[in-house]
Amino acid sequence: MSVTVLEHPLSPYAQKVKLALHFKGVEYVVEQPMVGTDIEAFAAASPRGEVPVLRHGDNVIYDSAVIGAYINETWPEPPLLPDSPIERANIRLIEDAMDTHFEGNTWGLGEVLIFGRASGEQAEQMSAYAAEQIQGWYSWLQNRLSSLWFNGASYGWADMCVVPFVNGAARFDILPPADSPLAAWLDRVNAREDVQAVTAAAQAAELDPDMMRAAIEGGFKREYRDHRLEWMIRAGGIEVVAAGLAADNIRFNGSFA
Ligand SMILES: N[C@@H](CCC(=O)N[C@@H](CS)C(=O)NCC(=O)O)C(=O)O
Repeated sequence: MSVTVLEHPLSPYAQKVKLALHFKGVEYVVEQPMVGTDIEAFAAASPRGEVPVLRHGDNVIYDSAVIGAYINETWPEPPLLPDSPIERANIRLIEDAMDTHFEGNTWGLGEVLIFGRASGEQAEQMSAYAAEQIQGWYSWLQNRLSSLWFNGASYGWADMCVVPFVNGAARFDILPPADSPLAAWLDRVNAREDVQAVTAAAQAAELDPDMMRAAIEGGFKREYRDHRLEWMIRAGGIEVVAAGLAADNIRFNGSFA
């Protein structure tokens, strides 16, 4: 059965899924749906209009956490997670923190610096807020790095859940403190060939701010869901949300019907 990842290479969630497939030695192809512009068609595969989506034969599922579990159960070797329930629980907490807290900051930097949702002093303040928050999350992560890998004795799902997001912050020059254990882990994980392949695809897909600003002016809608909406408000961008609603270039989700 063929395996396809519907993705955007810059999506950290899609990167998690691709890293898991590499780790399992599963061959896959990628497709890039036009997220945000053709919600109706894409909703058939992903009711929130989000990437990633995994197609495995006739099985179609979305959400990186759900897909990660599906991959681990479909191709059990090598395992993504250690055996111990408490280690697994702690890894799921790291995944949740990256997916629903850390990411608000990198997403917000993209909205401000690439999609141009704020300018001047407001943009500077919002960017500084993101940088400060990310450093806080780096401290949090460092406290969870008790061995060479977030997954425990060897590289695994926890590392796959962290590296795309930290590399995303590094693209905005927000790096873990020099000479810290977290910086050493980042070097270690980025030395892996599979991580390099997934990161190279992201670098090749870097967004052009002029094109992205033109796209949202032309009605391309970005999803303001959950932690992202909250980040925008916490970072001082409540009027960004109001302006986006007025211009109809931000979107929420309705029912999955
Ligand atoms: N919880 C989802 C989050 C996926 C997600 O938010 N993907 C973003 C790309 S990084 C997306 O598709 N956003 C759609 C949009 O902005 O319109 C997962 O883990 O897969």
